[in-house]
Amino acid sequence: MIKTKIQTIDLRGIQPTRAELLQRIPRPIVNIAVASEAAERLISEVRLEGESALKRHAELFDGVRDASIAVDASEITAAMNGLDPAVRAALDASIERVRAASTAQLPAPTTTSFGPGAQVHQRWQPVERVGLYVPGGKAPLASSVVMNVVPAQVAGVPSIALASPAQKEFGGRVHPTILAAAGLLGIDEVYAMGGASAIGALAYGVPSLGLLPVDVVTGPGNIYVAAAKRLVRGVVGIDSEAGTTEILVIADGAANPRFVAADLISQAEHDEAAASVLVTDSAEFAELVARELDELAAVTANSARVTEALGGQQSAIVLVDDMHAAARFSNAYGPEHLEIQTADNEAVLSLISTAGAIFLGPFSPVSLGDYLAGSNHVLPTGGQARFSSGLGAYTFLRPQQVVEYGEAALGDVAENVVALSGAEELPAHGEAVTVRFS
Ligand code: HSO
Ligand code: ZN
Repeated sequence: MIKTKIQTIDLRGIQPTRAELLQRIPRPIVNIAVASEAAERLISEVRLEGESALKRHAELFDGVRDASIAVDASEITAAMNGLDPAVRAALDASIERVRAASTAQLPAPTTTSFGPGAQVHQRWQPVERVGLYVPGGKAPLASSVVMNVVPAQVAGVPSIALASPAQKEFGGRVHPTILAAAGLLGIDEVYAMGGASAIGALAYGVPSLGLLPVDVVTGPGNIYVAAAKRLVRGVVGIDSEAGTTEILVIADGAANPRFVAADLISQAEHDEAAASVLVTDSAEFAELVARELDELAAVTANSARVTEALGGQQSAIVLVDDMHAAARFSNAYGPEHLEIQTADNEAVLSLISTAGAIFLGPFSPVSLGDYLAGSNHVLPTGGQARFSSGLGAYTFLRPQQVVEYGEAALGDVAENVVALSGAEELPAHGEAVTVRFS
């Protein structure tokens, strides 16, 4: 039987500071500098040569010769017609739930009044055009189409383009399930292009394809996609980095070890570099989970990948003294997905500050959220939950303040404007107010 060889990090009996915790946290070694150099080259080739660079890159990275980059509407229709009815029903259910939960995110406009005729409004405007990236890679993530497109549509984005790598096994076309999902959502602008090149094409446009530059690029991807998004940031907006997946489970002796092991394995299945971390205050429970991991990892379909992920330096079973220590560890880690399976989930939740998405109780596995809980699965990884959030309708909205003062209201504060303009030695600022009253 394959032994998963997941490492144990024993933090019992010590009170690590946050800095010490950060040092003990298992993380993959990610060399973004190398990826960044490659991504920069690919993006600049796409900027200079457009379509021909995209074709060359498809041959180089996807093994597809003379790829046709633009996807025809007939391909999308054919993919929809060929969709397995059960998958279609599942995608429909996913779309419906993600749409409802994304709609609930829409912020209301506000008005702040400082007396009669003195108001500051705040409204939320969708961006004009977005480019959504859906990885091909190890698995064709059709669900990621839903997770990217639906919040953009709910936000009211009028123009949406989708990019996904050309797949050799599908005659150099975008994976049919990805195309079908796009079709179900009414997306008709799709490009067969992947990696950093695709991000560059979306950000800068490709005239010969009629691909216009977008305002925001979102979507998960590998390290090259992440590096490319960092490089185009500023030219366009980007969402937070959704890199190699992570799951951290906080569980105590009350949890079901088989459930916990299955959830750790579900995310390990994505990638050899995926991180699966259990944090528990029960050494006996840790032992039970380790045993379940051995058993399940041996028989699961993607066994080799799972075994490598669980045995990697990024995965661990962490032993702590109590749930306070568990929460401290988790907050320092800032996991993409946090599951809480304990005797008092609400109490543990109240100690949590930092996570991409949180899954409470034994019947809220991450894989539910991956597909159709209604929540979004494009979530910050690598600790980026410290300063960012998952994808949502708000990702595609910009707050704008609208200032509306009347004559009397301006008169009321004219003196203050003049005083500040004088203090800043910018008297014309004050004069722009006083001229209205002279
Ligand atoms: N767990 C992945 C999303 C996904 N899983 C898509 C299956 N399909 C990152 O959150
Ligand atoms: Zn997943």
